Amino acid sequence: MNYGPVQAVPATVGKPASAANHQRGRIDLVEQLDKLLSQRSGDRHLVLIQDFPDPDALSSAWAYRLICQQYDIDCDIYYGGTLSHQENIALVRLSGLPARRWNPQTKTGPDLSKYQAYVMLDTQGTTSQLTRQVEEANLSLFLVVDHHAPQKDINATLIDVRPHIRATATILAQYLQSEVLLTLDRSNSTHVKCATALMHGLRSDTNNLMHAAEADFMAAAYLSNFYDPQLLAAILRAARSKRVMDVIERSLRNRTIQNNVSIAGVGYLRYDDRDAIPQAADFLVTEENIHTAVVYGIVHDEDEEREVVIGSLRTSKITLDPDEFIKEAFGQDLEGRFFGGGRTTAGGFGIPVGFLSGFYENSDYNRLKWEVFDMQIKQKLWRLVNPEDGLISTD
Ligand SMILES: [Mn+2]
Repeated sequence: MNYGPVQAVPATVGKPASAANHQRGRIDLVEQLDKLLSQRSGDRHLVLIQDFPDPDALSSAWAYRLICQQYDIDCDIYYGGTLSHQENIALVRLSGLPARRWNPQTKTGPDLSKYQAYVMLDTQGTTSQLTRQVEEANLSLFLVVDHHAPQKDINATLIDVRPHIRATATILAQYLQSEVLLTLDRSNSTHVKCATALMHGLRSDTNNLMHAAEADFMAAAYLSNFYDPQLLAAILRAARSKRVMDVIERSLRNRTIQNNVSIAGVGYLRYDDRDAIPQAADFLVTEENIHTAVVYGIVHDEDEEREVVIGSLRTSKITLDPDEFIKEAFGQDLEGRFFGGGRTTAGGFGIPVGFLSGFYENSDYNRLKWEVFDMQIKQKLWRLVNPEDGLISTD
């Protein structure tokens, strides 16, 4: 099948003029997708999601895979990092969600020659370290579905990027609701599990619908006909590990508060515990009189002696744009890439430790290195929080 140049990219970026137009645009897009998938029957697609997949990405990828089965297109879902939030692990275990890890450093990824194209869901490639591998293999980009602000020029056969929608799961639910691509069936247990995963995805990206837009509520209403509330409850009950609790405890102990902003460095963490950082930020922002919390730590990857400062921001302040805040606080690297960004109410950053990487047993070096990074990050953050005084207290 020819995956050549873009024939038609629907203008779906930006806010629709009216609900009726919006409806029309969506149907056009679904019909286009239906036509394109029919032409690709028998193909195999690689589905890329972000390195540290969240429920929104995982469920969207699963829904795409089920859609593709209708067209006799096989899909393999891959992520480059790790599954580290206990709810994500529970989601994958309890629902049987078919996503696999591909560590680009170990060169044991799938044989890319068996794919005719790849698809990016809940990402535009900037949050996946697999993008480069896939681009180098000259795989053509068939479809991008995302709700983040447009991040770079994408050359794909079909693009559905809608920043006014709060979850990619909402967009996939809309595809399902059209009943053109796949008709969900309540007696099909895979459909029920996928609908549950989508419900989880759209709830978790909208802070339990608190930040949901109209389209997200409509999608949740549609999914309510199919999802399994008991399965969702089981996923949400997933317990935090002791190590995650320890990181939350450290964040509480180390936090400093100024102008209703709470900032905490938590020191070193193992790669697999990386997700403790956003969970600690989620917790710190619940404190009385706090509207914004930032938690960061040095994440240590034993496999390859690599260290990265990973941070998360959570805010309930409507006027604070996490994307702007993080870009302003940390700026860009030598190649002009920002160290992080965000969406409504949440943001994150990753700063390579680079030459200073390396963890030494019982060494003052570790402590010293942490203090340097800790102070540097605090200075950059406090400068934004307290523009009038440049000095920070380090207690
Ligand atoms: Mn998302």
